[in-house]
Amino acid sequence: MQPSLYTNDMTTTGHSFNRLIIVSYRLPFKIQQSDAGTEIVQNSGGLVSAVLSMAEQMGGNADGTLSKIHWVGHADSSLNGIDPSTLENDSFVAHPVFIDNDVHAGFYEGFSNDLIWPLFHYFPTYAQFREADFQHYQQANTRFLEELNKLIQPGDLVWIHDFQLMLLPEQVRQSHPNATIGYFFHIPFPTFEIVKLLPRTWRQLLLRGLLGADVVGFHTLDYVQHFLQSVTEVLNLPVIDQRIVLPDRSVTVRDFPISIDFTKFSNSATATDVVIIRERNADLLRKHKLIFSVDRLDYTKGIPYRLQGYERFLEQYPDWHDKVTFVITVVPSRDQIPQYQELKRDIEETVGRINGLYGTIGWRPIIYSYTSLNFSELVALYTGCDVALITPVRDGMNLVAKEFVASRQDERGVLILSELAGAALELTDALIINPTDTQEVANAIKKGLEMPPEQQERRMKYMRQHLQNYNVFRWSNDFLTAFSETMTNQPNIETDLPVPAFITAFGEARHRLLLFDFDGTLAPIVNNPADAKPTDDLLAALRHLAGSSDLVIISGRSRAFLEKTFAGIPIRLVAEHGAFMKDPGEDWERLDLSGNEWVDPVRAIINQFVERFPGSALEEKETAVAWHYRMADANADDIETNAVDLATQLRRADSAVPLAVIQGNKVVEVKPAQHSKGTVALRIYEQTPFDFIISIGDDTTDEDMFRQMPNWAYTLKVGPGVTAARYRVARQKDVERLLRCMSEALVPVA
Ligand code: GDG
Repeated sequence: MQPSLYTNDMTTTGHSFNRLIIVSYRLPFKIQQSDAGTEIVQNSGGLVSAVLSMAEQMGGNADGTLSKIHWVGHADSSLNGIDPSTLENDSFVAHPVFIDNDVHAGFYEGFSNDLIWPLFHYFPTYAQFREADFQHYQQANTRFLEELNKLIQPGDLVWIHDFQLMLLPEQVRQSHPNATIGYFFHIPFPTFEIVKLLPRTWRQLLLRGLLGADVVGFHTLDYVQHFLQSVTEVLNLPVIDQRIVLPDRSVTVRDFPISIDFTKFSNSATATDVVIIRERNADLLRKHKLIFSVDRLDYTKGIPYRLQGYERFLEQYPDWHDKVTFVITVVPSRDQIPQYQELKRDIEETVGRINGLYGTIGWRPIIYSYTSLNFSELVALYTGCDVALITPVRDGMNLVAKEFVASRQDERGVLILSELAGAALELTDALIINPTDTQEVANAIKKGLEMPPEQQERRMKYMRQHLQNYNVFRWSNDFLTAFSETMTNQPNIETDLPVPAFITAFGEARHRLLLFDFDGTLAPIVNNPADAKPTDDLLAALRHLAGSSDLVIISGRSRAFLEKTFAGIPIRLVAEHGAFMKDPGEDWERLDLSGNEWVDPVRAIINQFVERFPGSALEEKETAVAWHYRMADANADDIETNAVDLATQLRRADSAVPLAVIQGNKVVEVKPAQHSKGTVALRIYEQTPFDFIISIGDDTTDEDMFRQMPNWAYTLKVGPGVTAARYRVARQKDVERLLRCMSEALVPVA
């Protein structure tokens, strides 16, 4: 057994997976040649430690050993042809994915780094939309799939990482329908207005790609909400709590804030080599107060804003001259690209200008280096500085901020952190700033440098406690737990209605009113409306329910259709959106009393659209006229735009009779405004002192019904979309399950 990496007292998940397969763009290994031969050495990043701990949580083999973790990632061609047996060590097996150079360039430099990275960090003007890049992105994701196909066995857990592989979860799902797949997104997920900038087919494919997973994770709740909003807008899928419901399964979407190996950073503060470097730095800086920052060269990191803030501080507080030094380290990255070269030039010019303006023979206000630090140098600066100044203009999480806090075993030092980093939501005892507010940054620097030790201690203590709890092992364990919950708690009925309490209330009620829409509620939506019919099971449940409740089918359908569909069941029928009503055993009553002089002009307008869109049709009911376009032979978006146009024309048309124009599911319908599902539902509800009401519907016209119900009634919207209903059921088949459940809760009718 490996030593336990997991530092929290967490229960194990109780769900077992055979093997863990991690997929990320990069393999986290170095190939090392030694006398013993070639072997892989894993790097010491947080993800590697988290994954090792996760494998441990998953339990080992019968003989007490752990299954090796398989890691699939891109490798350059130097590894091509290497003996596969050398690509493993005691814990890991590496599976390199080789990608042709031109495909790799379009996939990685192009689509991933020149489009998704800037766009998702809210830099749309830097985004490059190139069709060839998207094709290469698709091809590269397929290369990863091919490697996985050689590997995946039943019972494996496949965990895919980050924005380079957004198509892969769905590709894996297609090849392995029963696989357990997770996905974690390491960068921000932006608001829909940004996602909307992607061409329609790209955004559809990318979102569908992610929905191949069982669990999709983001750093923060904001990103979760943005993702759900995009899925709703682009794919029009229902969301129940934080689950996206597909026809045959659902996807759990949750926030899992990534973290760091707290103990490792905390303990490193007192490691001998760290202490030596720290003391050497302090001597070199002549006991000046020290501000520190380290980031990769990237426009998202807000380095120029940070320098502006420091400059303003020096300008406004001359007392601090020659008492403070800003050590700013920029780690080389992508500096062959003009945009990055320009950023580097800008940073270096600004550093030069500030040093020129304020520096003296004995004092350099900024010590800038364009280099990477080794681990000890990094921790020596984390632990030797007085202020860590972290100012990204957008950052998924930002681990540097967490590492700084974890390193401060001495509970000293001040963190200044941008509100635009995911980490700001957790590290609330930092001095939170907006990097674009130069004055705020300058003030925070002064406040940080002058903060009394007790206050530093108090803030550090809280932040350290939080990180000790939410370390990287907690992160991976939470992810694993989410898998188990998803696997074991797949709800039978996808709804946010509290079903057990609802069934109890239903069972105990004395006067029950049940109002059900027909299409999309009691029967699935089908291409030919004449084919829509409830299942025999559902009809049996309705018959049973009708025995002890006032059951009303309230539909836009004609009288004849409803009578035929529900023949022999003693229920009340409401046809044509409330124009007609019929009690069991009685004749139809006409509730709509308007004349029909409005019909001719409306028919003429609709007929223009029927001619324009072959396959669409006009339906004339007794009190309504409708344009159906489900079967129309036209581009989906184009025809929706035309449906809006038609509705607008109809609303503007002169009419002696006040009309209601309803835009439903692939239908635009016109009827007298005097009656609606709402007016009839209200009339029925007012006739009897009901103590239980449920109304269910999927379409716009059902909203009238929901709005007329008292606020204690159970109103349920079927499917996606904005609604006035209190609850949602995801799919029509969930309505069937719910009604069966209600029927079973009743005492059998003799
Ligand atoms: C992505 C998201 C999210 C940096 N310089 C040196 C060095 N580092 C290490 C730090 C830290 C890591 O690199 C940087 O992590 P960040 O989180 O700041 O940023 P990204 O690499 O862009 O990561 C980000 C992260 O994914 C995790 O989900 O937080 O928002 O963009 O660990 O210590 N390490 C050493 N020398 C350096 O000079 N040794």
